[in-house]
Amino acid sequence: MSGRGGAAVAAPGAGQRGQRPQAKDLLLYLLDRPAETFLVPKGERGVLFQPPHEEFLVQRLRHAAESITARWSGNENLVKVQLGPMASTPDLSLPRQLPRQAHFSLFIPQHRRMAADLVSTLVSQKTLEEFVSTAAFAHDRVNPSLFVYALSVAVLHRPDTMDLRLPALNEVFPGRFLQHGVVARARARAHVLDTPSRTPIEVPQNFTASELYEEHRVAYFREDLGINLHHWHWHLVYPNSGERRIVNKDRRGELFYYMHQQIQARYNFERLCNRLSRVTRLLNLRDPIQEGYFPKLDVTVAGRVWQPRHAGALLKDINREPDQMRFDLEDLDRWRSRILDAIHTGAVVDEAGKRVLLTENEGIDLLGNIIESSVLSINRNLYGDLHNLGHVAIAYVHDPDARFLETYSVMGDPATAMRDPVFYRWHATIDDLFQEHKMSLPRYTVAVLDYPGVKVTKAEIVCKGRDRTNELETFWEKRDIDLSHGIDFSPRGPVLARITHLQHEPFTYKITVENNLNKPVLGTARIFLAPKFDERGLQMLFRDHRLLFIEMDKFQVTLKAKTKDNIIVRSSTSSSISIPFERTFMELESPNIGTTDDGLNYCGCGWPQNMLVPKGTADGFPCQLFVMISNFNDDRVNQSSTQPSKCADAVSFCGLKDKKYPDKRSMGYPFDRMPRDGVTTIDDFLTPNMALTDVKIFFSGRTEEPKNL
Ligand code: CUO
Repeated sequence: MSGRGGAAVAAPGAGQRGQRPQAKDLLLYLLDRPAETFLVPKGERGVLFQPPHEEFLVQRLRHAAESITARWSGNENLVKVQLGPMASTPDLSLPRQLPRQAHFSLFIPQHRRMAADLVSTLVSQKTLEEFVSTAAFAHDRVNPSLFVYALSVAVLHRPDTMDLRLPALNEVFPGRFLQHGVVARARARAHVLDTPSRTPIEVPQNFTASELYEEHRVAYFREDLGINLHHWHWHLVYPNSGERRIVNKDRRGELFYYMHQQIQARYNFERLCNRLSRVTRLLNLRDPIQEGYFPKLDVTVAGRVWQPRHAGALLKDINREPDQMRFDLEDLDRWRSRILDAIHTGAVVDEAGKRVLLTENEGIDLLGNIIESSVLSINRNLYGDLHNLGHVAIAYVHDPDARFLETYSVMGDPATAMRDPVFYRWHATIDDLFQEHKMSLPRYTVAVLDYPGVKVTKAEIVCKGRDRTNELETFWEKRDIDLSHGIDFSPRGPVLARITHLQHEPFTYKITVENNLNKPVLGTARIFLAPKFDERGLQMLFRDHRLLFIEMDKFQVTLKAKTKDNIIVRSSTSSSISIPFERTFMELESPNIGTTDDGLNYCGCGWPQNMLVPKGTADGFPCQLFVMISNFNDDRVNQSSTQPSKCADAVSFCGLKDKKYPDKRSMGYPFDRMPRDGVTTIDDFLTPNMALTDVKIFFSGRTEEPKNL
């Protein structure tokens, strides 16, 4: 395997036990069992870090270091790695304020500052060797969750490590993803068995509620491992705090809006498949929250259980001394109202009091950074920290003033927030602000939407196993995942958990396009899917329907000149929003990870492929497939570099690493705005370069055994 620039690069698992890994791969070993000191061997290969001097060790380990290392000294199979000296001793005083046993939350302002500080320390190390040593130095000193987050962000943003593939978080912290008790059983099994067992621990699919709770019908979506990993990874790629050079990515505010809007659309789609109505906004913060949630996740590194929220919980003002955090619900109301004022007057006010227009194309990006909010917010004093502190208020509903010394619930962590029904109610409130802005924008005219000379004459779906076209099929699939990297203080060897998730049969789109022009032309194929009817079984108004269209794929096409039947065939596995399951869950030492031959690399951000198609129903859920070919000349983005992109798999949701977002149109085009006059339904909206096809999604009800045995 050769890396970019011709240097030989070994993937962490590619070598034999005892073979020395490359310098940057060592960083991955620091993510293995992060609560254990780095003085014990890391990874299956047994990498044993050796400190440059005694002061390098944290005080509590200095006396014990000799006896710890003596345990491994005779083991010839271990790979001993001598850590080099650091340029200077890093100042970890801020990140160390978070106790090692505490929970770390990206939504808590003080935690964000700590994380930003540690990321800066790691990113600013001049050489790779100094980076590795500084990371090891921080490893035993700072909170493990904070450490994993900061190291991951630093790895993704340093030029010398950005092609490293990070392990999926469920491998590092399985307790954030699995049912209570699984990790304990896995640990017990690892201790009892002499030889590693390949018999997985079965994780029941329905462990958080019973059929009595109607919201539980969509738990398979909310609690899907891949969906939660995607959300965690998205926030890792797009941190909202820290140095501007790390935060300030092309159209990040707009992508915050779009990626979360699509989550809402997908969740509402699933709800309609399950005879649930669309999510209502959490608008009045004094209303009881009717949706309870009992996560039953495994205990964390800190040994805490994740607190549940009873039905009817009431939000309170937050005043938590341990988190140095105080705000009132009224603050959230005030910020929301100021943001609405800005939207309705078409301009925001910056810190110097100057009006900055919310323009047709850039306004949404400004708003995204204000509403989230990120350090790019144009005026945090005025517009506050709405979305993040909304998460926090909900996450502390059980202990708003820390009197019970309790920590946050799942809404406080991007890795777990999507499990909770209230996540979607809060994000419906957030999305509503963006939609308010979108409603103020000029409508797309026929002239803008059309591609004269280009006509889509047919769009159909051909699905494996279905006799008829335009039918999709879903089913349950079991899958084994390895927990061994996240189970601290236990013997080595694989420990497997067997989970069940939604899956669909692979399918292809077949699109027929007529090009009446005398020259070959380029186009962008934009494919969306939406439920055909609303909760009552009636056709929807375009203004509401547009919010339910989920992006399925987007790609460039070439149309031959003067040709009636340009046939475009595209596989579902090539989707511009998704990454394959294997990549979401790839194991830390798999031979397939690390840098790759072709310069392409994968960052783990992307909707899980297994959740591309909503569940449907046994008798076929009626949907509409929408296909549009837009003029590529209006979509094209000139990139400053022609280097192939890393993480190019799920561009619609994750962008291109270190490049511009590769589609000039507003994200969500053409469904991001209200329709032109005269358009009532989707049928009225169509121009010749679009096609609409009725599709049904059949849920077969079968469960397939794991393929990865
Ligand atoms: Cu991704 Cu609220 O932003 O969670």
